[in-house]
Amino acid sequence: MKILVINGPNINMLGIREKNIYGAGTYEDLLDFCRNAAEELGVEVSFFQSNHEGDLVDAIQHAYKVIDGIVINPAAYTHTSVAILDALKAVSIPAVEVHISDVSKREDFRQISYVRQYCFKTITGMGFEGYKEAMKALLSEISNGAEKQ
Ligand code: CA2
Repeated sequence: MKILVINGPNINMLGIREKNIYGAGTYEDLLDFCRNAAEELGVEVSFFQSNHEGDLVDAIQHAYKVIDGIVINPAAYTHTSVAILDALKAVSIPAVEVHISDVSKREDFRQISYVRQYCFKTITGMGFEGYKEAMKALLSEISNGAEKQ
């Protein structure tokens, strides 16, 4: 099973500031964490991070017929991007939304999520662990789907 982990703007700056909100781990630490989780779960993982909305849309489109499941933290684009929502709908790949922080306890403008309308699960406030939970959710969602066919 092939999982693509997509991260949006400023996730590459993790660990530099706002450690009280996002923790002390860097983006490289996040990748290492996900690689270890993927090995433990027996899935293949690849990564994409961009600060540009269109590049995130392109990455989702390139996943079409190549990737089985998507873990996505659209970062600030969570709260603004219909384009990312539409891209997920277009490729129709099972997806889980992840946020490192507990967005429900933050500013009003972080309360809206466009991708949530498509993703079958949302995980917030679990730090890096949320990415592993998302991979587990994809594994069970996809294997349940396969049983049904
Ligand atoms: O909690 C999350 O994972 C977020 O998706 C992170 C985004 C934020 O805009 C979302 O509302 C919630 C921010 C990404 C990282 O931003 C940084 C800010 C300061 C220092 C380093 C990273």
